[in-house]
Amino acid sequence: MKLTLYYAPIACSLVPLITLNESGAPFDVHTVLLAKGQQKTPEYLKLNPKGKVPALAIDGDVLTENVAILSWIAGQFPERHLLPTEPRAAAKALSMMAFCASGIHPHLGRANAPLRFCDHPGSEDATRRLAIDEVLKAFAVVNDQLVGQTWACGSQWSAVDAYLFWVWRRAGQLKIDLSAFPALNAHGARMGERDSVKKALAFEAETLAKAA
Ligand SMILES: N[C@@H](CCC(=O)N[C@@H](CS)C(=O)NCC(=O)O)C(=O)O
Repeated sequence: MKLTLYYAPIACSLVPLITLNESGAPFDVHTVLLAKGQQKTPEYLKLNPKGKVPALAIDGDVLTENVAILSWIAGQFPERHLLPTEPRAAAKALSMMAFCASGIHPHLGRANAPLRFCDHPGSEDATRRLAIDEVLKAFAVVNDQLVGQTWACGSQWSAVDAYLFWVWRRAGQLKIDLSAFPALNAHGARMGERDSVKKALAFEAETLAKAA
């Protein structure tokens, strides 16, 4: 089976990159430089009409959306236990991934580029502030869920942790004050110790250096 991850540095395609590293499966990475608009080229839009990363080509068949990609990776490599399979635990993992995708990530997008969401003159700061408020509310919920447990789903690492790591890291990059979330910050530090994460971040640094 041939796997190609369409990936952009800094972007949420870090989540499947970490998860693929955890899977142990061989895969290729095709870099899409968002700053250069490579996600909007006719070639890329043919592959993923949404014009977004990540996309995962599985023997040429393209899968998009982090939640779907992570679910597929976990299902394809069951021996790596990348997501819980017991029905209630699986649903809770899905719930947390969905929250990252729809309850946190869109607000990070607004905090990063407010004018893409509201171009009313003078609204930029207010749009960013409101987006950050939503991120902080969401992180308070996640932080409470993490208290007393090592990983998002309990004692076993899962792909949910890769997703949580990315939203946390992205918020930090956007200079959002995360000091009120010690459990989430500790989770981020634990993630930084994993080989899969170190490898993904080294790849990101290398990709950014090449693109400069
Ligand atoms: N719902 C999608 C979101 C994908 C997404 O928004 N990706 C961003 C990077 S974090 C992107 O490709 N942005 C490029 C653009 O909007 O032009 C998922 O979870 O995979």
